Amino acid sequence: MLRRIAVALAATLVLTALTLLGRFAWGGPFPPEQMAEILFANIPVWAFTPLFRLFGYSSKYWAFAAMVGLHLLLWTGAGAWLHDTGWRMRLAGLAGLLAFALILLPLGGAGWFGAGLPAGAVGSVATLVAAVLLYGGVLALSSRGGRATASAPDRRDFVRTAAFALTATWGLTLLGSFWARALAAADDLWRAVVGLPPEIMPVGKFYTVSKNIFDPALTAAKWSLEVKGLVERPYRLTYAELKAFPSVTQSATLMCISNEVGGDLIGNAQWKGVRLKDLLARAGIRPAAVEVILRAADGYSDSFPLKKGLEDGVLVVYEMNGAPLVKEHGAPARVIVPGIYGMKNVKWVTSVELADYDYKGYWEVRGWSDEAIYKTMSRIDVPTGPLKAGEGAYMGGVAFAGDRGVRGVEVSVDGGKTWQKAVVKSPLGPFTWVLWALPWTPPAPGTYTLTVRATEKNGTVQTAEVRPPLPDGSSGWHSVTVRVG
Ligand SMILES: Nc1nc2c(c(=O)[nH]1)N[C@H]1C(S)=C(S)[C@@H](COP(=O)(O)O)O[C@H]1N2
Ligand SMILES: [Mo]
Repeated sequence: MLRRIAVALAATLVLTALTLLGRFAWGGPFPPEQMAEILFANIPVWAFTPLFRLFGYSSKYWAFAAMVGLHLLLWTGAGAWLHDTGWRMRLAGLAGLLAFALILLPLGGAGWFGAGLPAGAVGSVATLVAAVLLYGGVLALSSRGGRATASAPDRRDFVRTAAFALTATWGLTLLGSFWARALAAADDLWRAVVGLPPEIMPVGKFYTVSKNIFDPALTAAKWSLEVKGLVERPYRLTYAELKAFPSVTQSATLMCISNEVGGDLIGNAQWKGVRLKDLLARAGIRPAAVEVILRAADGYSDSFPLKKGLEDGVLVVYEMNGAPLVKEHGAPARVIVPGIYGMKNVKWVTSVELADYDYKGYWEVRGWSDEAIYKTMSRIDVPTGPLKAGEGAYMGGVAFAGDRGVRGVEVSVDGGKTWQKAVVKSPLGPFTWVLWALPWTPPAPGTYTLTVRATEKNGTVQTAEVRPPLPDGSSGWHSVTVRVG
């Protein structure tokens, strides 16, 4: 019996270690934590007051410790009891998982299946399944040996199990603490680097570009959107009808094709709107259609291939950063097309037309790119002024690769002879820029040339070839010189 309890305890420790790792590494469920949440949420006032008097502000830690104890007791007890009975163990594991996902997690404030946790429902359930499998694995490992022979190998087997469990526990905990520390350090980094742009640009700081002296002042009440051309059932959509369609909120970065290397005609915002493909589906796309033409209230127009227009990320948006679009950014509605330059993101849009030819828009007829696919860029935003030799400082900035995504950013402080990997903040979405940063202590006084380059998710390194914005968008690496005193 003692042996069974010990094995069950070992299995429980492995399960506990894995969930603890998940708690700090990817925000998964940690059973004692959710148990404590339930306790805190349901403790009656008459019990709370004396307990608080007894334990003071450390009450919550005592309560948590008690829940850890209860958790160890429950799993160890169950393991010892179910020991060696394959199907019963499997059934119990499944029941335990379901109880956890459907009772403990929702009651503990983590949502159904842990959907409210940072790991999300899938991550939470995956963590639990992995934890329970490991737990079952430890139990099975020792019972298999136990069944094969009688007493003597029993002990050897137990030692092996215990060693496995201890190593696994130790390894996972170590991994978890490293991970947690790395995450904390990364968080500190983004707070420490002064001078980076906000990941989501406030509306008032977001760059604006338009061809107009005076932008159109439209009202939502009078605005409408025509869906026409090569469609089965052309229609006209009011603002209220647009808002009645299922909405999507997504982060997307916009950059003007006339942005110079190192320039600031780039920004990132959170957009809310309706998928263009949903609007087109209501009209019914005729087979001959290959192009989407957008026209706007200021006489502007642009286009992109229908294939692009049917992508999930292409939206007709009416909100920017949680508020209705303002005039400068296209009120009451504009189009957001991830992956292609700002000029295709038509503001004050009034019609969507499907056509069977390659339409040339306002800027295309003036010589600018028709495809207008974002070129990968990276920019140095800090340091902004002179530095002191031997004093810790930071380099940092942004990088963007359209809808291809940024994998990494490198910086050189010696004019491109050697490169260092920067820390890259994980993007807010598949269509957004990333922040990058790197601590740097200039070794000696002098003038340094800092250069940055990004690598796309597919491994392509940002091109060093210097090109002006016209006609396809600028390219080349951004450099700044820094004086170190
Ligand atoms: N109707 C209309 N839409 C337009 C433009 C315009 O002049 N008229 N300018 C385009 C250009 S060149 C860019 S870079 C983006 C800029 O969007 P923003 O002002 O919201 O940053 O809008 C695009 N959409
Ligand atoms: Mo632009």
